[in-house]
Amino acid sequence: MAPRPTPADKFSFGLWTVGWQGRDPFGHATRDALDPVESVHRLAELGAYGVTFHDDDLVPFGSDAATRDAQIARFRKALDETGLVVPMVTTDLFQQPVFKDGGFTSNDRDVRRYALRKVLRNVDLAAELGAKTFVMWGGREGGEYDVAKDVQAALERYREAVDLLCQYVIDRGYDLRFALEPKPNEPRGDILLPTVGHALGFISTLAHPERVGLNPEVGHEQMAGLNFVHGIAQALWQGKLFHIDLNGQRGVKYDQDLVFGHGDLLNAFALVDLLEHGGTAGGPGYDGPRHFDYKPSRTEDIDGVWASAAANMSTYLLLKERAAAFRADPEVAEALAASKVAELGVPTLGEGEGYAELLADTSAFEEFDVNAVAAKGFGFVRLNQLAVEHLLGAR
Ligand code: GLT
Ligand code: MN
Ligand code: MN
Repeated sequence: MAPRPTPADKFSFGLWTVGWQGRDPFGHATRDALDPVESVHRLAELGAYGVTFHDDDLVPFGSDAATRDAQIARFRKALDETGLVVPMVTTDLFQQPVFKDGGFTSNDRDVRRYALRKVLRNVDLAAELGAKTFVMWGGREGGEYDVAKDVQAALERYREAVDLLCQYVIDRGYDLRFALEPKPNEPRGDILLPTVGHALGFISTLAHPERVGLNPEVGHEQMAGLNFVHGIAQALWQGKLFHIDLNGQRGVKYDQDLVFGHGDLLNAFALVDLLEHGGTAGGPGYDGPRHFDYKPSRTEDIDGVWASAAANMSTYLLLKERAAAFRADPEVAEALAASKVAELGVPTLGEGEGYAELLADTSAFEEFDVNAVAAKGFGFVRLNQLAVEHLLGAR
C-alpha cells in the first residue's frame, strides 16, 4: 500500500503541470482547460501543501487590470479555503511570440526591457502571496544558429537582468530568493545555462550571489546524459539547492516530464535518500518543497491527471520508506563501512598538517604498499545490490 501524503511532506505542484492540456508539437490538446481554483482544491484533497504558477497560468496574458485582480482574488480565496500555500512563483517568458528569441537575452533590446517589466510585476505578486522562491527557467534564452547569438553578450545581459531583480527585492525588503532552472535544449536548439554546473558558474559572477541559487529538474540534467544525484549533491554542497523540480525522464531524448520515478528509478532512490538523509559522510540534505514538475501524459483523461498527481507523491513516499529501511539495515551499515563511504568525509591531511608534514610522512609514500592496496576491492557492487534489494522491497 502506498503511504498517504500530508502537508507535512511539503509536496507542491505547478498549475501548469496538472493543467497541461496535452498540446504537443504534433497534436492538439486532448483535455479541457482546468480552472486554477479547481486545481487548488483537488491538490489539497490529494495531500499537497503547495501550489506554484507562472503569471500567465493564473491570469491569461493580456488581461486587463480588473480581470487580473478578480482572478487573483479567486485564487487567494481558494488558498484560504484549502490552506494551500504558494512557496514559489515563476514568470512565463517563453510562450508569447514576442519572446521567440528570449526575454532577458533577446537580441532586441525593447523585448529585454519588456521582459524585465513583466518579471518585476510578477515579483511583486510573488511577495504578496508569501512565496520565498522565484524560479527563472530561461527556456527561450538561447539559439539555434551559432553566428546569430553572441553568447558572451547574452550572458552579460542575463547577468544584468538578474542583478537588477536582486536589487529590486533587496530595496523592497522582500524575503525572496531567485532559483535558476537549467535545461540543455528544448524549446531552443541550445539554451543558455544548460546544466547545474553552468548555472553555478554564472551565479558566482553576480552582484548578489547569495540571493541566487538553483531549481534543478530531474529530466533536464538527464536529457544531457548527466547524473542528477551528482548535480544535486554539488548544489547542496555549495548551499545552492533553493528549490527542486521532481519528475521522470528515460534517457537522452526530448523532455518527457514523466511522473517522478517513472524514469531512472534507481537514481530516484538515491536522490530521495540524499534529500532526506544528506550525504553518508554528513553533508547536508534538503528541507524545502518537494515540487513536482511533470506533465500528465496526453493519453490520460482528467481522472488520469489526478491519478498521476497522486502517483508522484506516493512514489516519493515509497522511496522515502525504502531509503529509511536501507539506512537502518545493519548489513548496509557494514557494507557502507567496508566500502569506506564515510571515510571520504575524513580530511586527507591530519589536523595542522601541511605539505611539509605530508612529505615527511614515509608511511604515505615510501612505505605505502601500492600493490597490496590496489589488490583490495571496494565492494561497491555488493552495496549497490543491497540498495536494489531495498528498492524492490526484498529486504
Ligand atoms: C516550463 C518548463 C519547466 C519549468 C517551468 C518554470 S516552465 O513548464 O518546462 O521545466 O520548471 O518556468
Ligand atoms: Mn521538463
Ligand atoms: Mn521545471
